[in-house]
Amino acid sequence: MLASGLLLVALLACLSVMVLMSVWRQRKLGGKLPPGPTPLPFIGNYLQLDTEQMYTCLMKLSKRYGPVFTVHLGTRRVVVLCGYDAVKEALVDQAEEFSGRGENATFDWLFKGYGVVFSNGERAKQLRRFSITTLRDFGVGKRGIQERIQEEAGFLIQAFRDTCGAFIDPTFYLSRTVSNVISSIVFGDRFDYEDKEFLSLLRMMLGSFQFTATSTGQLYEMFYSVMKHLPGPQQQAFKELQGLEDFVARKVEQNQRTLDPNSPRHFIDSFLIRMKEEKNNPNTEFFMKNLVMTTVNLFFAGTETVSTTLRYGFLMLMKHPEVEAKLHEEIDRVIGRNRQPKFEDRAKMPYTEAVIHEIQRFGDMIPMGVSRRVIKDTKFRDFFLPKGTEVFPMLGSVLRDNKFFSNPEDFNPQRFLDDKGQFKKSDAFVPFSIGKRYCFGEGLARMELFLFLTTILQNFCLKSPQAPQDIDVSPKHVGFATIPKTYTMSFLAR
Ligand code: D3G
Repeated sequence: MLASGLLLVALLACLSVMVLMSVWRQRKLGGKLPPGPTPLPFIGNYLQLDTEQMYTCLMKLSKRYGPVFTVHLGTRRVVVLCGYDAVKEALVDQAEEFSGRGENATFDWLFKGYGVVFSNGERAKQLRRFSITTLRDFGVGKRGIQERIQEEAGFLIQAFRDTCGAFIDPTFYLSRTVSNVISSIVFGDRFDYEDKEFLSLLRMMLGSFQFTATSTGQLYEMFYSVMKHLPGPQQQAFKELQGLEDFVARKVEQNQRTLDPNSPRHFIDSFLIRMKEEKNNPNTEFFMKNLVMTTVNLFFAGTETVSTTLRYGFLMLMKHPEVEAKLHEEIDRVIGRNRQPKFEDRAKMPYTEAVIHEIQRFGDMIPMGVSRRVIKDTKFRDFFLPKGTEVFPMLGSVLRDNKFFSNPEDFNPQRFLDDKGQFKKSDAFVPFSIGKRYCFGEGLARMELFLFLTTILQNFCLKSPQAPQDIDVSPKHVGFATIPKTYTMSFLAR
């Protein structure tokens, strides 16, 4: 009895000391967590949020609590950064502190901290470095990949010709084309457009990407520990993600049998070679799990973001036919009809460059960013963020920051042009994020967007079954991703 009493006192004393120490440590670093609505146990701020429109809800909270505030998604404590200043001060001025990766409950179900995108620490560093170098080795940023993109654009033009101007849903036309560029790099070859397995992989990526944008997908972000065991749309998303892993794992296995250590054919080969080189290093990050997961990362991110941007872009262009007309004019004047567009043409095509920027700004592909985490106790402005705190850099709020973009809700390429019609950069153009973990596919994505868009418009006029004023460019879903409404269109040969 006495012993257990003493134990209790000792425990309480320990607890008090720990609480006092953490308060003291916070004081020493100055300040406290950013303000925010009071959370309830387990559900956090669920009652203040609408999972159908998380982005909008968080922006409303920032009106009340300021550009830096704290919210609880279930038991996840997240610091939300709104507007250019807050995002830039954190991700660039304090780049090291904010370089950790936060959670994405849906994707984490598959990745579990492996692979380049959703990992942390030394693993993330090693895999990122290796991925960037290897993409470059396979032509990214050089003539090699430009030629691959041009060739693929040719196949797309033929596929559109074959539709003979019929109204079609462009989704899988665009995703097959875009995916074949990254597929050539990671698997060493493109897929045939008729390949059934390819189409099923594209459905898996589209399906799981869309899921993260839905209300259930956002609810899952809060209550994944329970929801992962329950039936619902999340189970379908898991199946799709698992399908991607299974496919890549099979590909890797096939490649292992034919690997020539002296001549890597693609990203997977290069990784396998690195695995061999490091097989005696007990701390290596180059092992099978990271190979498979990093390959899924590149395949997925390299497919879904660019193809969704193009799909959304065409809808915007049909809504604004005067913009399409000016693109046609610039393409005809600078490139003409008799040769394929090349990336160097971009320098002479400020209008096209402005339109692509405006499509990406308006499209707002990843509105809340890919979540980050502070990797150490961090003083930020007057606040204290304990090591491990998750951070949402609200990229959409930067892309619509009215200190940089007037009437940000309007689609207006003119905002990226000066009065002489020259292209005008904006620091608040951050669709690829900024700081240590910005998207390293940025260069590839930009080259694809330019070459695909110009090649398509060089050859076709876009036609909607609806009048421009009836086209709805508001998104179908906004969650982790922004997803445009489903639509049909026709490609009329010029
Ligand atoms: C999704 C699933 C696996 N790996 C990457 C992604 C993804 C979607 C959008 C982005 O990453 C941002 N680059």
